[in-house]
Amino acid sequence: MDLGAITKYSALHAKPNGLILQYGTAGFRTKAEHLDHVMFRMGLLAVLRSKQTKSTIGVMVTASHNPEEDNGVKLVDPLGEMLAPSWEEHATCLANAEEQDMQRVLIDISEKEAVNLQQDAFVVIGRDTSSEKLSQSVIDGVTVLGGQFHDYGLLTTPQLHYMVYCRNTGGRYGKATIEGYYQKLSKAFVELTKQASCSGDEYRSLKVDCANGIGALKLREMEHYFSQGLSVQLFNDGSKGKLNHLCGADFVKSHQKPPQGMEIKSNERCCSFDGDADRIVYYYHDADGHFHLIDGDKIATLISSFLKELLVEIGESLNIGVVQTAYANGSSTRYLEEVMKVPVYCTKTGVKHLHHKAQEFDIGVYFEANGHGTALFSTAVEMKIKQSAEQLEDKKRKAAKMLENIIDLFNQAAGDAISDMLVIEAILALKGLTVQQWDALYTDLPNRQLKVQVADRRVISTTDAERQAVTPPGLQEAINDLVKKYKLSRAFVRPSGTEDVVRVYAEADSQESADHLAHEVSLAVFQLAGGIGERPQPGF
Ligand code: NG1
Ligand code: ZN
Repeated sequence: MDLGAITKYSALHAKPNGLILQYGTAGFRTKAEHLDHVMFRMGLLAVLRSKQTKSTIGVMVTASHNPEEDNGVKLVDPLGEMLAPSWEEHATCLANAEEQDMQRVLIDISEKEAVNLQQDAFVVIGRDTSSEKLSQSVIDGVTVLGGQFHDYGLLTTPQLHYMVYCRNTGGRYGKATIEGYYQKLSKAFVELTKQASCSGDEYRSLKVDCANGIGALKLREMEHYFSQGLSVQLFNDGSKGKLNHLCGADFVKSHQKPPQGMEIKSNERCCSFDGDADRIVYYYHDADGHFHLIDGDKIATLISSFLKELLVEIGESLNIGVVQTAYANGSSTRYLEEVMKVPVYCTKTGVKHLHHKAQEFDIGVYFEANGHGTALFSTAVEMKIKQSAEQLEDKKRKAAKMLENIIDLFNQAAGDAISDMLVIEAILALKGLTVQQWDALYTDLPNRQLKVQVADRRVISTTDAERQAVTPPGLQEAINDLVKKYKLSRAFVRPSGTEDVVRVYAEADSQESADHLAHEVSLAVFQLAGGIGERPQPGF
């Protein structure tokens, strides 16, 4: 380590005095103007992680679903996964070290993790449309520690995960280029849709709200690769509006209304990506003009039912599991368990937890209600299916072929809006399902999500995959009493991992009840967990 050079370059990316940041649910995130030093330091950290794992590490610069003024950075581990928890702590230490402590912190991390500093390092870098300058600071960090790098420039977050995964699996998973990504997914998609008997126009066109983000650019580049199977009409493509402003998956999901800038005719199939294209939700207007949201839970249901049907057809008894968080709508969990007979597991919020759990199954489908998710297939399953596709007869062989293509179509390195969209479109075409029929699988329980400001959100701790509050004393008992007042009700609270708020979730048999319950729980949080500012008011 050339400590002199590190000190010199670090001064060019100086940390604002007193600024403390936390590596949260999905990396660092704050106002872009406060992130230069964090980017530089994450470049340094990526080099150490690369040396330790002897693998390529990814660094993604993205504002994700957040407003344009914000930005963020996350590290991608060797198999495309989120950074390991012990390294999240190192990331927080390094980001918060004062200038004079930087060298010591770097040496500490290297010693604790037994990093061989002589080892070569390779880092790949991607960014969404939100900032070019910040990714240059990452490169400065990588270079000063002697790491090599490849800057992919503009990519969606899942595309960067894909690149990392390809590079660390010797090309077996795919080619680590943007064309490699387009070709792999499009080939699988086109082959799948060729088998669809319903190929009317209805199945072949889709309106996509790109949140004024990177998804628009990448979908436009990719479009002609899959145009045989699907034509997409892009909205909020970044030519006018602001990133994630009044559009995008997060807006549509949390406001339960369509994005601005998209004209929707009744029963037209529409979807929204978030700003870095790792989330997707679907929706439509019915003949009466009512808006219907099809969220991550219903996406997981469609996918897991289809996979289960294919397995039955092939005659394979592989174990398939669905992983959700506490935010999953109660109706989805009930439908999966009772109607589909698929086992469902609940983990803490944050895709790294879901991804990890999903790896325990032959086939693990995971989705957050907000539309972030994918399906994972174990290597053994992949081999088995490939064999079946060669050996089985007729109908069985057809199902095995389909499954083979579906495996190729999922981005198994991360939740990916583009990949998920193509999977969904293929399944709808193959099953001949309209968006309304898909929506009608089950009816969502009315629900409400709220935020409460408290002095210190860490006073709330939880257990049972965040469904029960352990502290502050009395809070869980208060929630239990409130929940009892309503039918089909459920409520929980947890500190956000990305914002300085406590999140409140409630569902019940009617919207009015869900709204009341959410409000009452907010008041309990305000009173028992040190609320600040104005008391929560009823009404939304
Ligand atoms: P927090 O702020 O911890 O609730 C939010 C989302 C997560 C996840 C992360 C990362 C909800 C309720 N929470 O986390 O699901 O997507 O952001 O982007 O949607
Ligand atoms: Zn995102």
